[in-house]
Amino acid sequence: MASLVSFSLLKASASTPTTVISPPPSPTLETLDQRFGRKGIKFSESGDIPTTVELTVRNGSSLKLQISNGHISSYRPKVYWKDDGYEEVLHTLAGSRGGVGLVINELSQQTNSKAPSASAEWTVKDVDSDSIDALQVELGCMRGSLDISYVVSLYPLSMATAVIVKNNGRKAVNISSAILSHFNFKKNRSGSGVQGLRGCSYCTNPPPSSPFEILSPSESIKSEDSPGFFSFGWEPETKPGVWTVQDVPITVLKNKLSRVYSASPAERSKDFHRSAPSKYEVIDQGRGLFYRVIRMGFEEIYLSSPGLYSDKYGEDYFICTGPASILVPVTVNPGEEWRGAQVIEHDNL
Ligand SMILES: *[C@@H]1O[C@H](CO)[C@@H](O)[C@H](O)[C@H]1NC(C)=O
Ligand SMILES: *[C@@H]1O[C@H](CO)[C@@H](O)[C@H](O)[C@H]1NC(C)=O
Ligand SMILES: CC(=O)N[C@H]1CO[C@H](CO)[C@@H](O)[C@@H]1O
Repeated sequence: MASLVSFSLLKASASTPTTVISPPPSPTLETLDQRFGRKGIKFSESGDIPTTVELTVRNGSSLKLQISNGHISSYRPKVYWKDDGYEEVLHTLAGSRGGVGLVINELSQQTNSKAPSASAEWTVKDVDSDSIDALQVELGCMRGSLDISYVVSLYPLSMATAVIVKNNGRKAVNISSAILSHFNFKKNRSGSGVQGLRGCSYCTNPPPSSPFEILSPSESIKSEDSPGFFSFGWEPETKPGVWTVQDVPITVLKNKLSRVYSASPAERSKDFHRSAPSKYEVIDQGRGLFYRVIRMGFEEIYLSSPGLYSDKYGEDYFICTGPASILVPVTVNPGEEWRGAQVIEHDNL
Protein backbone atom coordinates (compact mmCIF):
# COMPACT_ATOMS: atom_id res chain seq x y z
CA MET A 1 0.00 0.00 0.00
CA ALA A 2 1.17 3.47 -0.82
CA SER A 3 2.66 5.64 1.86
CA LEU A 4 -0.16 7.24 3.66
CA VAL A 5 0.41 10.74 4.90
CA SER A 6 2.73 12.06 2.24
CA PHE A 7 0.40 10.68 -0.39
CA SER A 8 3.38 9.62 -2.45
CA LEU A 9 1.27 7.34 -4.60
CA LEU A 10 1.91 9.32 -7.73
CA LYS A 11 5.60 9.77 -7.22
CA ALA A 12 6.57 6.14 -6.72
CA SER A 13 8.00 5.15 -10.09
CA ALA A 14 8.20 1.39 -10.30
CA SER A 15 5.34 -0.37 -8.65
CA THR A 16 6.32 -2.70 -5.88
CA PRO A 17 4.98 -6.16 -6.61
CA THR A 18 2.15 -6.78 -4.22
CA THR A 19 0.92 -10.16 -3.19
CA VAL A 20 -2.66 -10.20 -4.27
CA ILE A 21 -4.80 -12.04 -1.82
CA SER A 22 -8.02 -12.67 -3.64
CA PRO A 23 -10.91 -11.92 -1.34
CA PRO A 24 -13.64 -14.50 -0.80
CA PRO A 25 -16.29 -14.38 -3.57
CA SER A 26 -18.86 -12.41 -1.67
CA PRO A 27 -17.54 -11.30 1.69
CA THR A 28 -20.13 -10.85 4.35
CA LEU A 29 -20.19 -7.85 6.59
CA GLU A 30 -18.65 -9.87 9.44
CA THR A 31 -15.72 -11.02 7.39
CA LEU A 32 -15.12 -7.51 6.03
CA ASP A 33 -15.14 -6.12 9.55
CA GLN A 34 -12.92 -8.95 10.80
CA ARG A 35 -10.37 -8.54 8.05
CA PHE A 36 -10.38 -4.79 7.59
CA GLY A 37 -12.34 -3.09 10.36
CA ARG A 38 -10.37 -0.95 12.81
CA LYS A 39 -10.75 2.30 14.68
CA GLY A 40 -12.22 4.84 12.29
CA ILE A 41 -13.09 2.27 9.61
CA LYS A 42 -16.54 0.73 9.84
CA PHE A 43 -18.44 -1.46 7.38
CA SER A 44 -22.23 -1.37 7.28
CA GLU A 45 -25.26 -2.41 5.31
CA SER A 46 -28.67 -0.81 5.26
CA GLY A 47 -31.64 -1.68 3.11
CA ASP A 48 -30.90 -1.74 -0.58
CA ILE A 49 -27.79 0.44 -0.39
CA PRO A 50 -24.65 -1.54 -1.25
CA THR A 51 -22.28 -2.41 1.59
CA THR A 52 -20.64 0.82 2.66
CA VAL A 53 -17.46 1.64 4.52
CA GLU A 54 -17.44 4.77 6.63
CA LEU A 55 -14.17 6.47 7.52
CA THR A 56 -14.02 8.87 10.47
CA VAL A 57 -10.86 10.67 11.61
CA ARG A 58 -10.31 12.03 15.10
CA ASN A 59 -11.72 15.50 14.54
CA GLY A 60 -14.91 13.94 13.21
CA SER A 61 -14.50 14.55 9.46
CA SER A 62 -16.03 11.56 7.70
CA LEU A 63 -16.54 9.95 4.33
CA LYS A 64 -18.78 7.13 3.03
CA LEU A 65 -17.72 4.81 0.24
CA GLN A 66 -19.95 2.15 -1.33
CA ILE A 67 -17.79 -0.84 -2.04
CA SER A 68 -19.28 -2.72 -5.02
CA ASN A 69 -19.50 0.38 -7.25
CA GLY A 70 -16.74 2.54 -5.69
CA HIS A 71 -19.15 5.44 -5.21
CA ILE A 72 -18.40 8.08 -2.56
CA SER A 73 -21.81 9.18 -1.37
CA SER A 74 -20.82 11.52 1.45
CA TYR A 75 -17.92 13.72 2.55
CA ARG A 76 -18.51 15.70 5.75
CA PRO A 77 -15.37 17.54 6.81
CA LYS A 78 -15.12 19.68 9.90
CA VAL A 79 -15.35 23.23 8.56
CA TYR A 80 -16.32 25.33 11.59
CA TRP A 81 -14.79 25.64 15.05
CA LYS A 82 -17.90 24.57 16.87
CA ASP A 83 -18.67 21.13 18.18
CA ASP A 84 -20.95 20.14 15.39
CA GLY A 85 -19.11 22.11 12.72
CA TYR A 86 -19.52 19.69 9.83
CA GLU A 87 -20.96 20.33 6.38
CA GLU A 88 -21.84 17.83 3.69
CA VAL A 89 -19.79 18.75 0.62
CA LEU A 90 -21.33 16.35 -1.87
CA HIS A 91 -24.63 16.31 -3.71
CA THR A 92 -25.85 12.71 -3.84
CA LEU A 93 -29.15 11.37 -5.12
CA ALA A 94 -30.76 7.97 -4.60
CA GLY A 95 -29.36 5.20 -6.76
CA SER A 96 -25.71 6.21 -6.30
CA ARG A 97 -25.94 9.29 -8.51
CA GLY A 98 -23.80 12.38 -7.85
CA GLY A 99 -21.26 12.15 -5.02
CA VAL A 100 -17.74 11.39 -6.21
CA GLY A 101 -17.55 8.89 -9.05
CA LEU A 102 -14.55 7.41 -10.79
CA VAL A 103 -15.14 7.04 -14.54
CA ILE A 104 -12.96 4.72 -16.59
CA ASN A 105 -14.25 4.05 -20.08
CA GLU A 106 -12.20 1.80 -22.31
CA LEU A 107 -12.23 3.18 -25.85
CA SER A 108 -12.74 0.93 -28.84
CA GLN A 109 -9.76 0.54 -31.11
CA GLN A 110 -11.02 1.99 -34.36
CA THR A 111 -13.16 4.90 -33.34
CA ASN A 112 -11.88 5.88 -29.89
CA SER A 113 -15.50 5.90 -28.80
CA LYS A 114 -16.66 4.16 -25.66
CA ALA A 115 -16.54 0.39 -25.96
CA PRO A 116 -19.27 -1.55 -24.20
CA SER A 117 -17.75 -3.13 -21.12
CA ALA A 118 -19.17 -5.25 -18.35
CA SER A 119 -19.18 -3.19 -15.20
CA ALA A 120 -16.88 -5.05 -12.86
CA GLU A 121 -17.49 -5.04 -9.14
CA TRP A 122 -14.97 -3.55 -6.75
CA THR A 123 -13.71 -5.47 -3.73
CA VAL A 124 -11.69 -4.31 -0.73
CA LYS A 125 -7.99 -5.05 -1.25
CA ASP A 126 -6.49 -3.36 1.77
CA VAL A 127 -6.96 -0.72 4.43
CA ASP A 128 -4.37 1.39 6.18
CA SER A 129 -4.27 4.00 8.91
CA ASP A 130 -1.86 6.29 10.65
CA SER A 131 -3.16 6.50 14.20
CA ILE A 132 -6.57 7.92 13.44
CA ASP A 133 -5.72 11.13 11.62
CA ALA A 134 -5.33 9.44 8.24
CA LEU A 135 -7.38 6.54 6.94
CA GLN A 136 -7.20 4.76 3.63
CA VAL A 137 -9.19 2.08 1.81
CA GLU A 138 -7.96 0.44 -1.37
CA LEU A 139 -10.48 -1.14 -3.73
CA GLY A 140 -9.55 -3.27 -6.69
CA CYS A 141 -11.17 -4.70 -9.80
CA MET A 142 -10.19 -6.37 -13.07
CA ARG A 143 -11.63 -5.15 -16.33
CA GLY A 144 -10.44 -7.08 -19.35
CA SER A 145 -6.67 -6.81 -19.29
CA LEU A 146 -6.78 -3.87 -16.89
CA ASP A 147 -6.02 -4.28 -13.21
CA ILE A 148 -7.48 -1.21 -11.52
CA SER A 149 -6.91 0.06 -7.99
CA TYR A 150 -8.86 2.88 -6.40
CA VAL A 151 -7.40 4.33 -3.21
CA VAL A 152 -9.63 6.57 -1.09
CA SER A 153 -7.97 8.49 1.76
CA LEU A 154 -9.41 10.71 4.46
CA TYR A 155 -7.48 13.27 6.52
CA PRO A 156 -8.73 15.88 9.02
CA LEU A 157 -8.92 18.62 6.37
CA SER A 158 -8.95 16.75 3.08
CA MET A 159 -9.85 13.67 1.15
CA ALA A 160 -8.03 12.09 -1.78
CA THR A 161 -9.04 9.61 -4.46
CA ALA A 162 -6.37 8.00 -6.58
CA VAL A 163 -6.62 5.53 -9.42
CA ILE A 164 -3.92 3.18 -10.70
CA VAL A 165 -4.59 1.40 -13.99
CA LYS A 166 -2.24 -1.42 -14.90
CA ASN A 167 -2.34 -3.08 -18.31
CA ASN A 168 -1.57 -6.80 -17.99
CA GLY A 169 -2.50 -7.52 -21.61
CA ARG A 170 -0.45 -7.53 -24.78
CA LYS A 171 -2.09 -4.58 -26.51
CA ALA A 172 -2.15 -0.90 -25.67
CA VAL A 173 -5.46 0.23 -24.23
CA ASN A 174 -6.94 3.73 -24.57
CA ILE A 175 -9.10 4.98 -21.76
CA SER A 176 -11.15 8.05 -21.12
CA SER A 177 -11.19 8.78 -17.42
CA ALA A 178 -12.30 11.28 -14.82
CA ILE A 179 -12.92 11.65 -11.11
CA LEU A 180 -16.12 13.66 -10.97
CA SER A 181 -17.29 15.32 -7.78
CA HIS A 182 -20.75 16.79 -7.34
CA PHE A 183 -20.54 19.73 -4.92
CA ASN A 184 -23.68 20.77 -3.11
CA PHE A 185 -24.84 24.38 -2.66
CA LYS A 186 -27.76 25.26 -0.47
CA LYS A 187 -30.29 26.62 -2.96
CA ASN A 188 -28.22 29.61 -4.03
CA ARG A 189 -27.28 29.45 -7.71
CA SER A 190 -25.68 32.91 -7.92
CA GLY A 191 -23.44 32.24 -4.94
CA SER A 192 -21.70 29.26 -6.55
CA GLY A 193 -18.52 29.54 -8.56
CA VAL A 194 -14.95 28.45 -9.14
CA GLN A 195 -11.80 30.52 -8.87
CA GLY A 196 -8.37 29.85 -10.32
CA LEU A 197 -9.05 29.03 -13.97
CA ARG A 198 -8.25 32.49 -15.35
CA GLY A 199 -5.98 32.31 -18.39
CA CYS A 200 -6.84 28.68 -19.09
CA SER A 201 -8.47 27.77 -22.38
CA TYR A 202 -11.69 25.78 -22.48
CA CYS A 203 -14.34 24.47 -24.81
CA THR A 204 -17.88 23.25 -24.40
CA ASN A 205 -17.83 19.47 -24.12
CA PRO A 206 -20.09 16.80 -22.62
CA PRO A 207 -18.88 14.77 -19.63
CA PRO A 208 -17.94 11.12 -20.15
CA SER A 209 -20.94 8.87 -19.61
CA SER A 210 -20.98 7.36 -16.15
CA PRO A 211 -23.34 5.38 -13.93
CA PHE A 212 -23.01 8.21 -11.37
CA GLU A 213 -24.07 11.06 -13.65
CA ILE A 214 -26.97 13.31 -12.67
CA LEU A 215 -27.24 15.00 -16.08
CA SER A 216 -26.54 12.75 -19.06
CA PRO A 217 -23.86 13.84 -21.56
CA SER A 218 -26.48 15.05 -24.06
CA GLU A 219 -28.49 16.82 -21.38
CA SER A 220 -25.31 18.50 -20.14
CA ILE A 221 -24.64 20.32 -23.40
CA LYS A 222 -28.23 21.13 -24.29
CA SER A 223 -28.46 24.91 -24.06
CA GLU A 224 -30.84 26.41 -21.59
CA ASP A 225 -33.40 28.96 -22.65
CA SER A 226 -32.21 32.51 -22.32
CA PRO A 227 -32.90 33.52 -18.74
CA GLY A 228 -34.24 36.75 -20.24
CA PHE A 229 -33.83 40.35 -19.94
CA PHE A 230 -33.30 40.54 -16.20
CA SER A 231 -30.13 38.53 -16.49
CA PHE A 232 -27.74 41.22 -17.56
CA GLY A 233 -24.53 39.90 -19.06
CA TRP A 234 -25.81 36.39 -19.76
CA GLU A 235 -24.35 34.88 -22.93
CA PRO A 236 -25.05 31.50 -24.42
CA GLU A 237 -22.22 28.96 -24.14
CA THR A 238 -20.00 28.52 -27.18
CA LYS A 239 -20.47 25.55 -29.49
CA PRO A 240 -18.53 22.33 -28.83
CA GLY A 241 -15.06 22.44 -30.37
CA VAL A 242 -14.65 26.23 -30.14
CA TRP A 243 -11.78 27.17 -27.81
CA THR A 244 -11.95 30.31 -25.65
CA VAL A 245 -9.65 31.64 -22.95
CA GLN A 246 -11.15 32.22 -19.52
CA ASP A 247 -10.61 35.92 -18.75
CA VAL A 248 -12.56 36.44 -15.55
CA PRO A 249 -11.02 35.38 -12.23
CA ILE A 250 -14.21 33.77 -10.96
CA THR A 251 -16.51 31.63 -13.09
CA VAL A 252 -20.00 32.10 -11.70
CA LEU A 253 -21.92 28.86 -12.07
CA LYS A 254 -25.42 30.26 -11.99
CA ASN A 255 -26.24 29.24 -15.56
CA LYS A 256 -25.91 26.00 -17.42
CA LEU A 257 -22.50 25.05 -18.78
CA SER A 258 -20.39 21.96 -19.46
CA ARG A 259 -16.72 22.62 -20.22
CA VAL A 260 -13.33 21.01 -20.47
CA TYR A 261 -10.45 23.26 -19.34
CA SER A 262 -7.02 22.39 -20.73
CA ALA A 263 -4.63 23.26 -23.50
CA SER A 264 -6.35 22.35 -26.77
CA PRO A 265 -5.36 18.95 -28.20
CA ALA A 266 -3.49 20.70 -31.04
CA GLU A 267 -1.57 22.79 -28.54
CA ARG A 268 -0.83 19.74 -26.40
CA SER A 269 0.98 17.98 -29.21
CA LYS A 270 3.65 20.69 -29.02
CA ASP A 271 6.59 20.24 -26.68
CA PHE A 272 5.91 23.37 -24.69
CA HIS A 273 2.41 24.37 -23.87
CA ARG A 274 0.55 25.91 -21.03
CA SER A 275 -1.26 23.20 -19.11
CA ALA A 276 -4.41 23.59 -17.04
CA PRO A 277 -3.91 24.82 -13.47
CA SER A 278 -3.09 22.05 -11.03
CA LYS A 279 -5.59 23.45 -8.53
CA TYR A 280 -8.63 25.67 -8.32
CA GLU A 281 -11.25 26.52 -5.74
CA VAL A 282 -14.94 25.81 -5.52
CA ILE A 283 -16.72 28.71 -3.83
CA ASP A 284 -19.94 28.35 -1.88
CA GLN A 285 -20.75 31.96 -1.08
CA GLY A 286 -24.07 31.10 0.52
CA ARG A 287 -22.29 29.21 3.31
CA GLY A 288 -19.02 31.15 3.05
CA LEU A 289 -16.98 28.00 2.32
CA PHE A 290 -14.17 27.23 -0.11
CA TYR A 291 -12.84 23.87 -1.24
CA ARG A 292 -9.61 23.45 -3.18
CA VAL A 293 -9.59 20.79 -5.90
CA ILE A 294 -6.14 19.47 -6.84
CA ARG A 295 -5.45 17.53 -10.03
CA MET A 296 -2.67 14.96 -10.49
CA GLY A 297 -1.92 12.76 -13.49
CA PHE A 298 -4.90 13.97 -15.51
CA GLU A 299 -4.40 16.72 -18.14
CA GLU A 300 -7.87 18.24 -18.15
CA ILE A 301 -10.45 19.70 -15.80
CA TYR A 302 -14.14 19.05 -16.31
CA LEU A 303 -16.64 21.63 -15.02
CA SER A 304 -20.40 21.75 -15.36
CA SER A 305 -23.38 23.39 -13.74
CA PRO A 306 -27.04 22.57 -14.38
CA GLY A 307 -28.52 26.11 -14.31
CA LEU A 308 -32.29 25.91 -14.08
CA TYR A 309 -32.18 22.18 -14.85
CA SER A 310 -31.26 21.68 -11.20
CA ASP A 311 -34.95 22.15 -10.33
CA LYS A 312 -35.58 18.65 -11.64
CA TYR A 313 -33.22 17.20 -9.03
CA GLY A 314 -34.42 18.64 -5.75
CA GLU A 315 -34.14 21.96 -3.96
CA ASP A 316 -30.39 22.26 -3.61
CA TYR A 317 -28.04 23.44 -6.32
CA PHE A 318 -24.97 21.49 -7.42
CA ILE A 319 -22.06 21.53 -9.83
CA CYS A 320 -19.94 18.69 -11.20
CA THR A 321 -16.17 19.03 -11.53
CA GLY A 322 -12.88 17.20 -11.32
CA PRO A 323 -9.72 16.08 -13.13
CA ALA A 324 -10.30 14.33 -16.44
CA SER A 325 -8.84 12.86 -19.62
CA ILE A 326 -11.72 13.25 -22.02
CA LEU A 327 -10.47 14.99 -25.17
CA VAL A 328 -7.16 13.14 -25.36
CA PRO A 329 -7.35 9.56 -24.12
CA VAL A 330 -4.77 8.06 -21.80
CA THR A 331 -2.86 5.25 -23.53
CA VAL A 332 -1.73 2.48 -21.19
CA ASN A 333 0.85 0.30 -22.90
CA PRO A 334 1.28 -3.40 -22.14
CA GLY A 335 3.01 -3.93 -18.80
CA GLU A 336 2.74 -0.25 -17.91
CA GLU A 337 0.58 1.61 -15.47
CA TRP A 338 -1.05 5.00 -15.29
CA ARG A 339 -1.88 6.98 -12.14
CA GLY A 340 -4.22 9.87 -11.58
CA ALA A 341 -5.68 11.50 -8.50
CA GLN A 342 -7.81 14.22 -7.04
CA VAL A 343 -7.56 15.89 -3.65
CA ILE A 344 -10.33 18.02 -2.12
CA GLU A 345 -9.00 20.10 0.75
CA HIS A 346 -10.14 23.10 2.70
CA ASP A 347 -8.85 25.67 5.15
CA ASN A 348 -12.15 27.07 6.27
CA LEU A 349 -11.26 26.50 9.93
C1 LIG B 1 -5.26 5.31 -28.97
O1 LIG B 1 -5.56 6.65 -29.36
C2 LIG B 1 -4.61 7.18 -30.28
C3 LIG B 1 -5.05 8.60 -30.60
O2 LIG B 1 -5.24 9.35 -29.46
C4 LIG B 1 -4.57 6.35 -31.54
O3 LIG B 1 -3.57 6.86 -32.38
C5 LIG B 1 -4.28 4.91 -31.19
O4 LIG B 1 -4.38 4.12 -32.36
C6 LIG B 1 -5.25 4.39 -30.15
N1 LIG B 1 -4.84 3.07 -29.74
C7 LIG B 1 -5.69 2.08 -29.49
C8 LIG B 1 -5.08 0.78 -29.04
O5 LIG B 1 -6.90 2.20 -29.64
C1 LIG C 1 -27.03 34.30 -2.94
O1 LIG C 1 -25.71 34.67 -3.24
C2 LIG C 1 -25.59 36.02 -3.64
C3 LIG C 1 -24.17 36.22 -4.09
O2 LIG C 1 -23.29 35.89 -3.08
C4 LIG C 1 -25.95 36.90 -2.47
O3 LIG C 1 -25.85 38.24 -2.85
C5 LIG C 1 -27.39 36.60 -2.04
O4 LIG C 1 -27.68 37.30 -0.88
C6 LIG C 1 -27.53 35.11 -1.75
N1 LIG C 1 -28.93 34.81 -1.50
C7 LIG C 1 -29.31 34.04 -0.50
C8 LIG C 1 -30.78 33.81 -0.40
O5 LIG C 1 -28.53 33.56 0.31
C1 LIG D 1 -5.91 17.39 13.17
C2 LIG D 1 -6.97 18.39 13.35
O1 LIG D 1 -7.20 19.25 12.51
N1 LIG D 1 -7.66 18.28 14.45
C3 LIG D 1 -8.65 19.23 14.79
C4 LIG D 1 -10.02 18.63 14.74
O2 LIG D 1 -10.94 19.54 15.25
C5 LIG D 1 -10.70 19.93 16.58
C6 LIG D 1 -11.78 20.90 16.97
O3 LIG D 1 -12.92 20.21 17.31
C7 LIG D 1 -9.35 20.61 16.70
O4 LIG D 1 -9.07 20.89 18.05
C8 LIG D 1 -8.29 19.71 16.18
O5 LIG D 1 -7.06 20.44 16.12
